Amino acid sequence: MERNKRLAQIFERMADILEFLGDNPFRIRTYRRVAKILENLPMDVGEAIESGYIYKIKGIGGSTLAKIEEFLKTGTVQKYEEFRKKVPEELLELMEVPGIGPKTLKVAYEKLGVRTKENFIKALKDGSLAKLPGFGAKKVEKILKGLELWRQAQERIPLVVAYPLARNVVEYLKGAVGDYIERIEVAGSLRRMKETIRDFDILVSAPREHWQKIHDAFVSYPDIEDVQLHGQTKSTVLLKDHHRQCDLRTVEPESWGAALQYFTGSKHHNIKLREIAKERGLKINEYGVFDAETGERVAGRTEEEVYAVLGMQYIPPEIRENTGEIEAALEHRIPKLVGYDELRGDLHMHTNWSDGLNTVEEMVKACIDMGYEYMAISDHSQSARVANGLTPERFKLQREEIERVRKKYGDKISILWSVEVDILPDGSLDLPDELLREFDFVTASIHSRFNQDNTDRLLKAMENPYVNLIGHPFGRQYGYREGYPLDFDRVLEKALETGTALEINSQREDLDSQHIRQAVERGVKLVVNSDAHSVGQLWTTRIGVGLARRGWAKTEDILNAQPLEVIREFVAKKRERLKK
Ligand code: DGT
Ligand code: CA
Ligand code: ZN
Repeated sequence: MERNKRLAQIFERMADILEFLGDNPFRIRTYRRVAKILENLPMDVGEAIESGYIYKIKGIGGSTLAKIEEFLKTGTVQKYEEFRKKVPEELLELMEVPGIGPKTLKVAYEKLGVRTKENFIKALKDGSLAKLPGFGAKKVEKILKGLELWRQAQERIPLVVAYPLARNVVEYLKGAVGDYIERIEVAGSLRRMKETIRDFDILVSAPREHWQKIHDAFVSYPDIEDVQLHGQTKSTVLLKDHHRQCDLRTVEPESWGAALQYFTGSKHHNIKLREIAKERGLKINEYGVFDAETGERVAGRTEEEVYAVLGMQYIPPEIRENTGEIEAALEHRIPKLVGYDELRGDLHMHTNWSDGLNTVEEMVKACIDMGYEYMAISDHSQSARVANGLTPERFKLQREEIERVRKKYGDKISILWSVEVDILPDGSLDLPDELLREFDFVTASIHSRFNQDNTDRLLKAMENPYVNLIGHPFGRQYGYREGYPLDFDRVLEKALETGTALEINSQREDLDSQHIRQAVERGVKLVVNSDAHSVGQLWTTRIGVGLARRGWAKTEDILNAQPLEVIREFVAKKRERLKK
């Protein structure tokens, strides 16, 4: 699917450039629409053409199809290459920054002669941009903030973006040299399911005579920008996507466990582990665990035996951060964390009734394929206008469609009728209680006023007896938006008091693992959701489970790792308790 993303970016870029040049708004809108369609395509774009799927999509015309085919053949689009030459390179780069649109750059270009990034930043800082009509100090401050977020996002990318990139490399290696490989794993921060990732550390165990072939295959991976090191034990490449560095290390099978442990980290976890080994007269490194005096190998083939020989319970990778896990492992009190295969349903997804790409039926079929027992369709409510939110009247029509789909698939999956209702600025909800009570499950989220402290808004929403879940509680979107300030202690307290759960929104990584851990410690219930806007995004709950594990969550902490009856009871209990 990386191809889809790259092609979507090309269309988005063409739209930006045309907007910068002041071209026909109709053409600009068309390109943006095509970009959105491509990004949400449930299959690879090549497959979409072969199977004929793409011809059925509204909004893809002949000239768009020609560009797509051209991209599939050549890897780019000629028109795009032509457009690019009309705008200074550095201004193109700046268009990626949140808060800097082509319109802003056009003004800077025309009125201040800005041609480079440096020029632009200078114009921001010396006040010359702020003086122009339509700008002002506040807007300039916002742009500077956006630049900072963008810079961070260049250094580390979110797990949800990194994960498929790494998986693709692993799949490629398995296909190309799988016969020579005994074990393969992505180690480092990705294995720990850390929220953001700097680079990938792939580890392979294989008999030494095969190592060269494996490294040769690795440096021939098609989506590489640059080969930085092509060795026999270690190779390093730069991936095209997000310019990520990716290392490959090959080790002997007898060192697999020790190497995996070492390269999984975290660094602080490893340092602490080394101390403990030392106290026990052992030496630990990436080759194994050894008797410090005799040098005799005592462990190394598996990770389990590495921890066991140190007198510890096995520590799941997700919690290896030296934040108490080592002490807990020594006392054998690490709880059993919720498993990746334990989610029984997904309670947050959108359809083409609001801003999703797929129909209710398509989402349902995809959830059946995910192996879920239940699912919730949760489209936006009316005040989310940009997201095509539903009025009460449209919700009634949607309910009829859900009824129809239930008749067809009801024996395979339970379909909950849900809503992501907007929390209004005063903390009241965007739909009347008479309607809210009709839903099987209600998620309430904030989609406005991201710069103010929103604690009181959330608390008030939680007091509504029909609100079961707070969606993406911090309003974070990595690389785009820092979350709003929140007094999380008070949020947790209110969640407990009212019987409201908090969301682990997988795509936004909100809650993050630290907040998850706090919630778990307090006994607040959590729900791992995808917030999918197309069938292609349903897989992301895997990221959410990873974050939950990082937050030490157990099965009983996660509502949607429980049978449907538990969720029904959770809903009923709150209504009973807070009866109006
Ligand atoms: P990242 O890449 O910043 O997202 O995070 P990591 O944890 O993947 O860090 P990275 O790629 O620098 O190193 C991968 C693993 O290798 C790391 O988690 C632990 C191990 N490692 C790296 N440097 C050291 C070190 O100086 N001491 C120890 N004990 N382990 C290290
Ligand atoms: Ca790394
Ligand atoms: Zn939302």
